[in-house]
Amino acid sequence: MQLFFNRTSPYARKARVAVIELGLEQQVTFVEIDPWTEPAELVNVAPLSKVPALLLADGKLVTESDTILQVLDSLAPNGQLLPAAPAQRRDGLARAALCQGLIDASFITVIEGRRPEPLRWSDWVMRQERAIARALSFIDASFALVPGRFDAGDISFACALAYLDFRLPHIEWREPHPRLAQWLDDVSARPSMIATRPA
Ligand SMILES: N[C@@H](CCC(=O)N[C@@H](CS)C(=O)NCC(=O)O)C(=O)O
Repeated sequence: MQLFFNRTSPYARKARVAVIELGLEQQVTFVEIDPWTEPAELVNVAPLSKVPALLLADGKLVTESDTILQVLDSLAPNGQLLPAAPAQRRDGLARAALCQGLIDASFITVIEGRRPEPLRWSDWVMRQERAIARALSFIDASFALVPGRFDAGDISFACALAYLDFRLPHIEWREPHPRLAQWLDDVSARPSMIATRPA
């Protein structure tokens, strides 16, 4: 299998963390690439030119980080990123989806900041930043962060919080959410998170 990624993408980081957590490193070749330049190596197999993109051993393409996590989980002998038990699976999927939205809002904010100044839309950025703040409060009030667990929802959440620290350090989320900050510090010590730190 080949996993196309770039080092700063929070979406690609989810997939890279999952490969390591699932012990699939021997089966996956990591291909570092800049999707923004639409390189032939990527677009020849992944038409959207986005990372992550997973090329399976049979040549089939899998896109979208959440789908890639599910596929990787199904390929691992002891896959457990999404438990089979229905209630736990629902909970994991729901947490992963909300955290994907948190990454989306952060990513939109970053990309907006890269537009030429006259084309930036400050109301749009403020809307995303309000969504980020509300999502963090919601998560703090409602997510059980179970020590030792690091499932699909947790991977998405860790990559979301780490991306905030990396790209939007002016958003001071740690002080109002010490429980979340402590959790991120704890899971950041996992080998999968250390190996995938943004460059
Ligand atoms: N919803 C997708 C988002 C993937 C995505 O937007 N990746 C960015 C990098 S952070 C990308 O490759 N952008 C290149 C482009 O849009 O041309 C996922 O979860 O995998």
